[in-house]
Amino acid sequence: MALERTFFIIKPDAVAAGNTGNILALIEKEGFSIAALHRVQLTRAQAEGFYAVHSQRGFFGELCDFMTRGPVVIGALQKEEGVAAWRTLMGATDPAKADAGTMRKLFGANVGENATHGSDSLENAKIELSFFFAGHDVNPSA
Ligand code: ABT
Ligand code: MG
Repeated sequence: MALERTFFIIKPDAVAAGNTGNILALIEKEGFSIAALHRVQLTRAQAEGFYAVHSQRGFFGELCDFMTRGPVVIGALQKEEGVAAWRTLMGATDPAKADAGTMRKLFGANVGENATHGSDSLENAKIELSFFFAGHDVNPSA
């Protein structure tokens, strides 16, 4: 077991719907500590850079439109095996396929508007955290 920090986003759909508090409450109830938290409006360049891995996909333009259409909440979550634990709590990318009680089942509408993001590996968590936060917010127990 290892204490890990992961990067998360409460996406524009969930912020606009007033679900920020509900999501943060569930995060704490599941034993994560919130190590960093910030409400921001992503720029187009930030959204395109963040999802660069999908730049050749047909949904890329819509995805960047969505992620910039309103404010998001970004942050760092800390827990033992935190990267995988947060992916599990988020549920499947498509809310229709997500398990009961997960973020995407509770708060997501469809595969595009799916309420939350979480890093998909420890390596990507470090990259994504460093993109948005200073070093003291990135490292476990710092
Ligand atoms: P993210 O946490 O947003 O990265 O979602 P996840 O890792 O679960 O899913 P991936 B595969 O990384 O999808 C990235 C975003 O692209 C959207 N998407 C994905 C579509 O709109 N259509 C598709 O066919 C696929 C495969 C879903 C994800 N986010 N949003 N918003
Ligand atoms: Mg992803």
